Parts: sequence; C-alpha cells; structure tokens
Amino acid sequence: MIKVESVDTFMVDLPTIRPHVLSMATMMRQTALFVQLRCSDGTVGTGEATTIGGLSYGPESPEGIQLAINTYFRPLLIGADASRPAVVMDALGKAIVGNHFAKCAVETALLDALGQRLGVPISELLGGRRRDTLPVAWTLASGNTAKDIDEAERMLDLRRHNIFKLKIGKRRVEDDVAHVAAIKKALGDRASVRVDVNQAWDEAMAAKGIAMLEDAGCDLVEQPIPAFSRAAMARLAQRFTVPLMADEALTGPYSAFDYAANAAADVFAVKIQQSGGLHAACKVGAIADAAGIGLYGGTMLEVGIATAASAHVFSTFPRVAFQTELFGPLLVTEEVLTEPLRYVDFSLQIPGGPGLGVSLDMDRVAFFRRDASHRSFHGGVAAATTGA
Ligand code: MUC
Ligand code: MG
Repeated sequence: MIKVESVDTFMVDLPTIRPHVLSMATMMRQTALFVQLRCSDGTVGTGEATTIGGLSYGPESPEGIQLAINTYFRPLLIGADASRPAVVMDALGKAIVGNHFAKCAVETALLDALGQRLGVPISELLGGRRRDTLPVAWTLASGNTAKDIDEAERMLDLRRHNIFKLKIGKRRVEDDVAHVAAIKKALGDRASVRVDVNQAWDEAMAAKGIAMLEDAGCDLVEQPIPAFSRAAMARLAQRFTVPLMADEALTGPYSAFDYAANAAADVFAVKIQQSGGLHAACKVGAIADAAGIGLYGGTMLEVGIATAASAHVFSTFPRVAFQTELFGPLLVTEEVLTEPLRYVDFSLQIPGGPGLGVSLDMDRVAFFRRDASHRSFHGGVAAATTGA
C-alpha cells in the first residue's frame, strides 16, 4: 500500500496588482494556503485553498483552513492509502463536517499525487478532458469607471480577455448601473459585460437593478441577492430575460440540486472549493447539465495550483456555455509556480503534464511564506483587507 507519510501546510501573502473592490471587501493582497502530502512512493501532491477578504466572503479563512488541516485532517491522512483518494475523502467526509475549502485542497493534493504516480493529468482521472483551453473572463474592480475602461482596453489589446465581470453592489443601484452602462457603451460588441453583486441587494433592489442592467446591455447577473434567498432567486429568474447566475448559494451537490429542482438560477458558477472538492464540483456540473442550466467556471481568486485544479475539472464538462474566470494568478504581482500558467488568445491553456501539470517554486514560496523570518506580520489581515 502507498501511504500518506506527511502533511505540510504553509501560507503565502501575495500583493494584488491593484485594490480589488468587491461589495463586501477590498482586497490588497491574496492569501493562499498550500498543502503538500508526501507519499511513501516519493510522490508529493500539492493542493491550495484561498478565499476572498478573510471571513467576509464565506465561513472559511486561510488561517482557519490551516488550523483545520493541521489539527483534524492530518491525523486522518497520515497512514491513509494514497492510491485511493475517493476512499480517503469518504473517510474525511464522515469525520469532518463542512470545511469545503480545506477538503478541496486535500483532495487536490491526493489527485495530484495519484496523477503523477500514474503519469496522467488530473483531467483524465476525472473522466477525460474535452478541451485543452478555456476562455477566461477578467474582473474589472478598480472602483473607478474610467480606470476600468482603460483596463478593459488593455486586456482587449493584449488579446487576454474579452469578457468582463464588473463587481457592483457597494454603491446605490443607480450609480452601479451607470458604471456598467458606461463600460458597456465604451466596449460595445467587442466584449461581453457581466456583473457580480455578491449578495448585496434585496429582492426589490434586484428587481429594479436587473431591469436597468438589461437595458444597459449586461449579459449575465451573478448572485444579486443573498445565498439563502432561493425562492426570491427563482422569482427573479422567471421574471427577467438576462440570465441569473448562482454563486455563493452553491455550496456543493445538495444545494445545486435544490437550486436546479426549484429553477432558481439560469447559470451555475461552479467553484471547486465551494463545492467541497473536484469530484463534488463535477457533480454540481452534472446536476446543472441534467437540469438544462448553463455552466460557468468560477474562481475564488486562487493562484496557480487551484487554478490549474479548476481548469482540469472544467475541461471535463460537456459544455461551459458562459466560459470561465480562471484569472486568479494574474491578479497578484508574484508567481509561485515553476512555470506560469499560459494565457493566450483570450484563453487559459490547461496544463497537460501528470497530476496538476504545475508545481510550486519552493524558493519563491519560502520567500513569501507568512512565517518566513524576514517577514513580519503584525495584524496584517486588517491591513490587507478593508471591510465594505
Ligand atoms: C466571486 O464572487 O465570484 C471571482 C472573480 C472575482 O473577481 O471575485 C470572485 C469571487
Ligand atoms: Mg461571484
């Protein structure tokens, strides 16, 4: 039997290229928690967990994920059969409630090690990829309309992105819609313009806002109201033509089934961490497919490891009708992979090597580790993320 011999976790703080302004937080940096599983055959599998704005997006923080893995996952993983990731994940599922982001990081590491051992990419372990590239949206979230238009023009010139997601919900509905309309007017048919409200509206504000967004030429409205408002989402989806996308509401196959059964969204943003892992994300995708719901490959602004893991998952979907937003590595100033992911012609090229097909540059990771001796971290969470 090939056993898991050690479980290491380490956290890096990477500056963002500019403040990333969302309805619930402004990000000045992204924190990634990496997990590495060393197996008795010498393989080392890597996984990654991130979130957005500390605890302002969801119930798991990078610090909490590290504590959970070190304290509760590690004793269950040491000595476990590394050639059976599904069995190991079942055991973790029985012993540990929730903790989806942590579970996803661990499952990624198990599958990375298995893929390396078998000499196949993770996409092949998940049933086989259907494509080698994925179109990637970019989020315009500088907080300033003119800057966002400049940024979009730059992305179009570089042929890096022609789909833009605008983060709204922080200001008055009228001001937010004016911002969207100005950007759509500037970009015209050269780009798709979408919005993510990150739950900031109530149903009445959403009814007003979505009607105005339709007039402004917006192509997709993501999570306009709180995740718990499934009935209201169903009413809004019924009422408007512009597709409504669920994001925060989708916390795995059960909520995906609930949303699909109640026609509460036209599109699902599938996220590997929110779903509870790579297989769970595949199930969310399958439920959407069976229900005639469109798919969008979402991100928690992961950096290279979990972005590659997400790409492997999305490569297996029969259709990704609303494309993806796997741009996380491009939002930070520093690269942590030995070979950066490649973005060409508006798309991400999905790595083709065994396992994830990417690996951490351990020297760079050592430099950016929060606990590195040259770094001091005095209550930096607040400094890195300001509330809404
Ligand atoms: C979210 O809510 O979708 C994805 C892109 C981005 O800028 O933020 C995320 C989170
Ligand atoms: Mg979202």
